[in-house]
Amino acid sequence: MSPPLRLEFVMSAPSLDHLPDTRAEVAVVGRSNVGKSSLLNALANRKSLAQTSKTPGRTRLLNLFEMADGTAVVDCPGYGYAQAPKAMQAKWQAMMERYLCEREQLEMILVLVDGAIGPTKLDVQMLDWLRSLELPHTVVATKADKVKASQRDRRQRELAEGCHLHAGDVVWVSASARTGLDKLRDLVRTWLA
Ligand SMILES: Nc1nc2c(ncn2[C@@H]2O[C@H](COP(=O)(O)OP(=O)(O)OP(=O)(O)O)[C@@H](O)[C@H]2O)c(=O)[nH]1
Ligand SMILES: [Mg+2]
Repeated sequence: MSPPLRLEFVMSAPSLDHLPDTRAEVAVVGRSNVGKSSLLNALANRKSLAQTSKTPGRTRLLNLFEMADGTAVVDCPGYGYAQAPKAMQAKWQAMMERYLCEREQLEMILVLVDGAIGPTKLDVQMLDWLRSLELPHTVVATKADKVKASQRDRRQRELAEGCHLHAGDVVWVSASARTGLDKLRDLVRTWLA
């Protein structure tokens, strides 16, 4: 068993320039509603450390959570929120590009993909973009509890293929069923060490 990550909320920043210095960071990105904030809460074993919501597009800032050793996890605003005005989408993109490209202590970008739905066009775009810039990233499939046991193998293969990865490269988690958390906690600790 891997103990919960002892994350504490530090701040919500409107851009890279507002973030405090940290020793090392892991970022959580993904489509709006994919389960980023829920996963953060599950990793920390806390109910409402990060704000979750049934309404997509609620997290609009870079939310920084720190551990006692000065390392941090950043809950990023989600993309693909259809109702968001164009101007806001452009602002989101500029803010995210700067954070992901220029944050020097960023050790790993977790790209969350809905395990029940599979990668959307925007997920694939995000992955292609990260690959083109050679930014370190790992795909995490969320909401594993929504996949029937009988479908699991096929779903895992299909999701990985959709992301141009091998099935073994994808980390499957469920924040509600609390599965896959130990493995991901260990990985996060390794990246931040
Ligand atoms: N079944 C199931 N539902 C989940 C899981 N994780 C999150 N959800 C649900 O998915 C919805 C969105 O979760 P959030 O964690 O707020 O998603 P988010 O990616 O932070 O969304 P934004 O902040 O809007 O970008 C909520 O209704 C959650 O309860 C999971 O593991 N299983
Ligand atoms: Mg969120």
